[in-house]
Amino acid sequence: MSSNIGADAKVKYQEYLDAGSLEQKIKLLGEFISLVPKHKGTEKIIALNKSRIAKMKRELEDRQRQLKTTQKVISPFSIKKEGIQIIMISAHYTPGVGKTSLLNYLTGAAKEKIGKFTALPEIGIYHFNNIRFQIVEMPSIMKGASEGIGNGKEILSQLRSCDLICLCVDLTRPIEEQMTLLVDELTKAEIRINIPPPPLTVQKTGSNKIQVLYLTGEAKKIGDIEDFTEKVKEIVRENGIRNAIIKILGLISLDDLVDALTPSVVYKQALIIATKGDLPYTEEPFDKLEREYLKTFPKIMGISVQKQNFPKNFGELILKYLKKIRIYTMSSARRIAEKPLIMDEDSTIKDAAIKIHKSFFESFEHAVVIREGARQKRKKVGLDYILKDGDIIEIHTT
Ligand SMILES: Nc1nc2c(ncn2[C@@H]2O[C@H](COP(=O)(O)OP(=O)(O)O)[C@@H](O)[C@H]2O)c(=O)[nH]1
Ligand SMILES: [Mg+2]
Repeated sequence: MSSNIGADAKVKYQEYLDAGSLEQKIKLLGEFISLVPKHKGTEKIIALNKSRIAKMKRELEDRQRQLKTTQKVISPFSIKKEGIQIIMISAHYTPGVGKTSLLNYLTGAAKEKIGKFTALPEIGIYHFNNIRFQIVEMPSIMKGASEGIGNGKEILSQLRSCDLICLCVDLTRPIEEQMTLLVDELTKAEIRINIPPPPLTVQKTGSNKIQVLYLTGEAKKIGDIEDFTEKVKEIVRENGIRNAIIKILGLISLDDLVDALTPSVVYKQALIIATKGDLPYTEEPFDKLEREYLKTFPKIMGISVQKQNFPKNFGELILKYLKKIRIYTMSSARRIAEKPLIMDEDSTIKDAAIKIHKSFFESFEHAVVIREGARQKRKKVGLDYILKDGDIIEIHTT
């Protein structure tokens, strides 16, 4: 072990080596990493050991999964997704942050649960312009949730498939500890917030070597490419991969590589809802929240359910935030569907055709797009045409 990691870290590493159980090893190696000073010279040690932790976690989860399948339990926390799923979470320091109140305000659900302890998820449907949003309130997140405290695993695993996470914080209580706990547990559960997946791909190949390709101008800015390539190879090997092509498409760190090699890492969008803005002395905490978190959470909503101070166009805001557009289909009888298709920004006619039904794509002839305010309101287009929010489309097949 190199000499620039400090005495405390070395002791911790020895404890890790001596530990018996996998849980202990994961915990100690995590502590070791937090003791290692962070700079260029230790970057590789940190990345390598993060890979080791990820590997041990996978092993642990496999074991637990095996145990579960033999026990055949269905978790009361597992929620069937309907429409656009928004999950509200909060820190256990703040019981009564106002989640049930907001759920009830938006959906009418769970009125009798306001002011009571939430032990299991509560669900309601919020309708906006014929779009369904499923709003889920989760029991509050405890410290150690990512290790399973307070049903933490079940709660966090639901977040992995949702469309949006709302971190609810109470403006009448210390902001910092609420935010730190939530961000910490999300990070430990390998849920990355408001960042795109790193620009790299790992393809396993038949050839018996690891190849690292730098494919963009940005990627070539990484610096000492030769040295970086060696570190990349070492980390890839540490993950049990002997033959692969690593394509680097932008500026990445070794940490990004570890993430890309860890299948349990997911990338999610999240916003902050700051509650009880009607109460005195909540302005200053709200400003502080914006000052400190606007960089990582581009949307922070200050609200008051009590005063009904909440955006009337919440659904619209959410679609914009998630970069989704609404596309209305027109039937052959010239009827415009009431319910729009919800698609990603920059989707094409091809994407829409496939979403409606594969056959619309397979026998596609042409499409007509009706766009309000466009120079040409009705336009005949092909599969590559890029759609905009509010477009009405007519697909003609052969
Ligand atoms: N002053 C004020 N109180 C609120 C607001 N929203 C919720 N509360 C109160 O906070 C308490 C807990 O609310 P609840 O929705 O059950 O919180 P939860 O535990 O996060 O689900 C209740 O007494 C609510 O009336 C608000 O906007 N302003
Ligand atoms: Mg509640």
